[in-house]
Amino acid sequence: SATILAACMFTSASAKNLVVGFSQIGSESGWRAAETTVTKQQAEKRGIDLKFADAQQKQENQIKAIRSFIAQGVDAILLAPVVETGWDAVLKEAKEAKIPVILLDRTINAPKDLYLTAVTSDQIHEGKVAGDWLVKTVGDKKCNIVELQGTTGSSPAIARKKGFEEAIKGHDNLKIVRSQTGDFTRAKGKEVMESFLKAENGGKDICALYAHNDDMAVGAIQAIKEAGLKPGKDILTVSIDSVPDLFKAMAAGEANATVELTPNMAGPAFDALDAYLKTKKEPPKWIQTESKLYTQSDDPQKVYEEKKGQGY
Ligand code: GZL
Repeated sequence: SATILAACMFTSASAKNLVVGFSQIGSESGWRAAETTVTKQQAEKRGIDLKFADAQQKQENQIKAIRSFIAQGVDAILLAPVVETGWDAVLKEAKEAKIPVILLDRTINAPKDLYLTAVTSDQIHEGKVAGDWLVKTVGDKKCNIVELQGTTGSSPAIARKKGFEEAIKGHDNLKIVRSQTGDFTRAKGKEVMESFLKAENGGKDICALYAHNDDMAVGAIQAIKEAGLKPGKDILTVSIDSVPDLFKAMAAGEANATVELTPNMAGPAFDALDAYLKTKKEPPKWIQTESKLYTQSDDPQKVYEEKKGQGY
């Protein structure tokens, strides 16, 4: 009958037209670009109308985008927060508008009632896995480490530094001699690594590089080669993300280890949102994604090929 038909149309229409605003940081790294690709694929698969905003790594652009999503009356907001602080005011506006906010891949310092849940890895653990690998690899050999930090004030930069330092504590032969932000980009990673090499006897005094993401490591590997040294041999490398180009370097013997970060944060986010909208039951405040260590003994060429199908 007409009533049943109308009800069916309403149900399918409301399910089909979930409108979600996504405030993305930018496309500073290969991992970030893959996260964007996968988020769009996940939305498409679910019939979600995704409004996408790229902030070019500027918090004020993310805040503007969130305000615009609120004005549009979206059903929910995804936010990958470039830094940990400065979100309270705009998230209060979203709360007043009864629009749930889900954090992707980074956390914030704000009251937990200002967001529905956060889908992230355990970023301290990532740093610890990286540090534990280096401790195991160098044994009791003296090893001066240089560190390329992520974006200043971002949760991954703070947490990955903390986890790595925990891992090397008590191993006095391992020492971080230089540490500076490369802002998660290849270009800046290369530039800062060039300054580290110059400052450390042309790189001869550097035993290992710890980079908070693979893109900075790939930039640094270029700098190490241009300085006439062998990355992966003269200077060991350990980084985080597990993007395809890191496996390409690993297959060439120019990189040693990487800790995997899935670019599919949106799948768990949309599932949690769906359940919440249906049941009004709040999900846990943290949905954790896995972290896996890859080294040269994990057939990097094969992993490179597999990664190509995962949004990269
Ligand atoms: C970590 C994520 C980081 C990636 C980088 O969860 O926020 O941001 O490790 C990206 O590649 O720039």
